[in-house]
Amino acid sequence: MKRALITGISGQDGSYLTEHLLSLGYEVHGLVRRVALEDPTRRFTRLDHLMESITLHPASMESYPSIFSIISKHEFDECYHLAAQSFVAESFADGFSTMNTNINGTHYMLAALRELQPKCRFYFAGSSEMFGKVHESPQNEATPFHPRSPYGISKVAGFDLTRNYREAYGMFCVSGILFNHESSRRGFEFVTRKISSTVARIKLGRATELRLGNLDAKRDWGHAADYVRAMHLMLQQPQPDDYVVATGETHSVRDFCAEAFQLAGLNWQDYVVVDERFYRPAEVDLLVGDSTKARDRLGWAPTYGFESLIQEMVLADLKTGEGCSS
Ligand code: NDP
Ligand code: GDR
Repeated sequence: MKRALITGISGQDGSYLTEHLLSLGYEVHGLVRRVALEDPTRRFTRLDHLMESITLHPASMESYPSIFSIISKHEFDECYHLAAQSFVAESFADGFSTMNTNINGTHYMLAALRELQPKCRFYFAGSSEMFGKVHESPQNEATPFHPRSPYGISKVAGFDLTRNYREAYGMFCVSGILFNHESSRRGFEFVTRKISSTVARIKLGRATELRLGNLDAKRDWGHAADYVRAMHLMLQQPQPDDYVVATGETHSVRDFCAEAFQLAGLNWQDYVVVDERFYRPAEVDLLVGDSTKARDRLGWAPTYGFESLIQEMVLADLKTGEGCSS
């Protein structure tokens, strides 16, 4: 039985990856914040159904000793480092803490593994935000990075650290360059879930409008359940390498709105209000990924398309009627 450690296990991807690894017979351990452990009902909603099958350890991405302590007590075959301040807009509001968590957290994980378990295979959650102001379309593993936010910069630093540990110390360290992936477990602050949850609330008579920023931004949106399979496959390869994971299709925020409202039998133009508060100081206008390498070498392919992704999200939100109020 293989043993895996997941940081950020309480997040969207952490929950899907846990399900996937358990289904493959892994023993799954998660690293979580102590405050979360103290309030499991509110903080582990995505893990509720898995709590009996996993082991959680308290640690902070800001504290090397807390990470070192956990890695010194258990042997891990694979480590999936997903913990991060992942909301791009928040990284403009507080760039310092985003950098601290994302860059130092990654460095601490790599340094502790090198010291204690250099044979453990390491996955870093890289991002299409590293491409930022894109130099070419579609983007692949050779496309230069040009990040446009403190978040994007922190992910470029994490990518470089990961590659450097691979090259300098011969460790099996890889980065997945994952494009946006969503689901009915997505945080309500991200645009797709903000749209699907507000569509549901409007349909159920609990909201009257949807306030959004830049409707022209284009993203390559896939489903998180598909993308965690690629993370696992990257760590099963004979040699460590970095891979782009994407659907290859791009759509605007406006397209996403139109599709989501239509699924609920509504016209988006009757409800969407453009609000400048949701514009970013520097925008990433267009992302579309070329995942040929992942498809050829990992045998990976997405099962969800644009319409089926939105359908899963809107139908789930119509069932619960939950959501943010902005
Ligand atoms: P989420 O925001 O849903 O989850 C982030 C996780 O990181 C949560 O478990 C959170 O814990 C944890 N975390 C945040 N800050 C800290 C900290 N200081 N110490 C310990 N844990 C912390 O993100 P996703 O699941 O969507 O994404 C997973 C990873 O993949 C992230 O690194 C993200 O940047 C990256 N990524 C995501 C993409 C996407 O489209 N989803 C695309 C490309 C990359 P808590 O629950 O306590 O807040
Ligand atoms: P992103 O996701 O920044 O791509 O990062 P997000 O859903 O926040 O934004 C996507 C695009 O939508 C535009 N937008 C809005 N965004 C939000 N959140 N709220 C709004 O009201 C709104 N209106 C328009 C944004 O300007 C942007 O262009 C996500 C995160 O998961 C990162 O962690 C990950 O690395 C990248 O995807 C790939």
